[in-house]
Amino acid sequence: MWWTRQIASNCQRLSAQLQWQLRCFSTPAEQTLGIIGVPFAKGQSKQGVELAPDLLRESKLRDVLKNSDERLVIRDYGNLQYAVDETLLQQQRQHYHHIRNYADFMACNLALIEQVQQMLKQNAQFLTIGGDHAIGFGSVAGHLQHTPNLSLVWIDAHADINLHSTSQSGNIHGMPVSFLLQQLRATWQHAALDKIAPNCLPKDQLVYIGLRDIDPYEAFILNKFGIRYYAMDSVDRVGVPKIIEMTLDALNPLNKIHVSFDIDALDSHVAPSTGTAVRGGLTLREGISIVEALRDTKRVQGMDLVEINPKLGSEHDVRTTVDSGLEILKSMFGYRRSGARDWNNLDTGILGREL
Ligand SMILES: [Mn+2]
Repeated sequence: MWWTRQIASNCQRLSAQLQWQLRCFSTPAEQTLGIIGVPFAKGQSKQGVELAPDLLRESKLRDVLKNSDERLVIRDYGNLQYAVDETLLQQQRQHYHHIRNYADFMACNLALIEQVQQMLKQNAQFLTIGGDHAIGFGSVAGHLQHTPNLSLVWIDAHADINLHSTSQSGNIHGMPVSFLLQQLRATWQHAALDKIAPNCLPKDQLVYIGLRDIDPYEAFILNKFGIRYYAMDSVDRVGVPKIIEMTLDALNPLNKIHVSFDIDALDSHVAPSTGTAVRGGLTLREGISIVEALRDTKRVQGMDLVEINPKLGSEHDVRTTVDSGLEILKSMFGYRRSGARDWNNLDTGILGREL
């Protein structure tokens, strides 16, 4: 019959197409990682955090990532540049003069929004290295413009969800999340957010882990909007495995994931060199567990590592903090504590005939 032939030929064509697509997805080129350094320190008042991207590079970031997964192809885009224009200075003077460095914050994040989209066109994943956490806005907003169906896991001692009206310090590194949520955008009505970053993060696709220093208005906002946050008391009560389970349950399984990791989420014993250290944080092992679980979803498409400040603490403190940061990145980009799972590149000939 003519129609059975037709169906058979359609099936053949579809199966050829599928095989071609599968080949494309399994090529090593898919494991590309774009890295951008953002030496931005104006979201808070301590100098030094701008030195972190280059210090991580000097601390063999590339080798550490390569050793965690040799198939990884790394493209380093250097450090982000930006220029402040008159429009932003005017916005600052007229509406946001009580926030320190608003114009610089916005100029840097505008550049980052573009940079992240560019990196995602050329790579499967990206890593943004801060800088202070003010750059979390541009990194996630850029990610959202490229991939609207996105979930965000914000691992931090702080909620970073202050508004300009609620901030005690005027430090904008405590506000980036408020720029990302639809419900809070109205409070930034003079920032033209709908023009520069129209895609918002749905509030049910945000999960915080590690909080232990939440400002009163932040607690009010988190509860008013029913945002999921697993503060350290939750971690103590139910343990990290349960926190991971609840986090993954909350995120839409069809979404890509952005992980924004503030080094101060880790306890100050393992991450002392950071601007707003708070004791009683995640152990390095807990941090690694969380990152491993997220990585194993195979949905993480972007990550930030922020707030490492090499000018704070002793030389030993700085070393400890950088090493902890590298351990977190290593686990995110492929390293398995239980040993590698891919034996294709091993020369099993040296094992002898017995194996
Ligand atoms: Mn933070």
